[in-house]
Amino acid sequence: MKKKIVFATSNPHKLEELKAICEDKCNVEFILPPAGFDPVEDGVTFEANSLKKAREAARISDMPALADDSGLCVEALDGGPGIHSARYAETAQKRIDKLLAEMKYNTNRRAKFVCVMTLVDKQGKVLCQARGECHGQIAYVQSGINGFGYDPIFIVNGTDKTMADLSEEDKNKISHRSRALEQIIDYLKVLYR
Ligand code: ITT
Repeated sequence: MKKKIVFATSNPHKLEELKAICEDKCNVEFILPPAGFDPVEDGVTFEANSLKKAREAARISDMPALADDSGLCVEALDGGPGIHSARYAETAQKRIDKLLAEMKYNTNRRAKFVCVMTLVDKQGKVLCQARGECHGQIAYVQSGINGFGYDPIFIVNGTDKTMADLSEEDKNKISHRSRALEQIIDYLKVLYR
């Protein structure tokens, strides 16, 4: 029987990607946290916020939990919006418009997506924490309809495509999320072998 782990998120895109990346690689079924899951993300690093989300989900569900804290870090914006990526503006499109406007006259387009995943047991003890990064450039105009968030303005290094131009399958081969998650999967394979 598959082990159940709570995936500490309220972002349905993250869950979709997680399920596609995990497939049958480990003997785990990910479920969403119970109603009332509302962690305070007041840490100053991806690591701290990821841990807070995982611990809160474990606390209210009394089950092991996995959390994903992620964001887009732009070199010319001193690493912003970074941990504030989800709150940078009201909607996904407004966040894209705001970032493109802030970057309008900037020729340094270097950026990276970061994802930190934290797995805790039901008491909140850290079992594994992993970081994945995906490096690229901020586009001048948005392109693509796949993915979510900042994907339409993030050109993946080594390609001329934005993350939103890639298929779900291709994004999941190179994304910050899959790079973090592959390390967690290796851990889960040993834990629940
Ligand atoms: P949870 O905290 O409930 O998991 P959230 O969306 O608020 O959901 P974060 O606090 O980790 O998650 O913020 C992540 C934000 O960074 C997300 O809302 C997007 O704007 C952006 N982001 C993260 N991963 C991304 C990806 O793969 N593609 C595009 N944007 C991404």
